Amino acid sequence: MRPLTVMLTAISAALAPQVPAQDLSPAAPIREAVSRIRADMRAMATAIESYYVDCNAYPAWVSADSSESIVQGNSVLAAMPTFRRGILPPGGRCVIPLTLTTPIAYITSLVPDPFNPDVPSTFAYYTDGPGWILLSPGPDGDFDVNPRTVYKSELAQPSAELLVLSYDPTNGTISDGDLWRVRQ
Ligand SMILES: [Ca+2]
Repeated sequence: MRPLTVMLTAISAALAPQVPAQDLSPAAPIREAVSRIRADMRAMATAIESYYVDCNAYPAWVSADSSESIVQGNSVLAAMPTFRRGILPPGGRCVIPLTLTTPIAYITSLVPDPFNPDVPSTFAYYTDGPGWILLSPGPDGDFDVNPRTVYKSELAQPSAELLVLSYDPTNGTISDGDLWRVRQ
């Protein structure tokens, strides 16, 4: 009977459903966050381009530490450009200037960046007029890219300065470099 038992065990093992192994490594949450950011930036890019169709310009940016910014008191984003707050002037009915969420919701809310935990906030954002860049500090939690000098919409491809400052997990799950999406 023993050979038959062994054979049946082998068959049942071969027929067992192939369940993908769960990634339980300490780096797994970081890899998930990176994937989520890339997907969220795709959604934000669609919203930014929809805004352009209506407004013939990309959403304005302001320094994150200005009173017009949607995020304040954030040491990670401080002085970085990001989205502008919609301002309702006293007695006015119009929100100025137009933003990505107000008064028309091109996206229902600006997506939070899990690598910018100081004050929950969205991605850095900058437009030079004809193009734009969305930026996350990446797993190291600080910005390596200065979008105002490194992003150049007139180039056909992302600039070499931007590429060299990109987050690359092959350098280590937690390594320098930033996550970004651009219009080029
Ligand atoms: Ca970084």
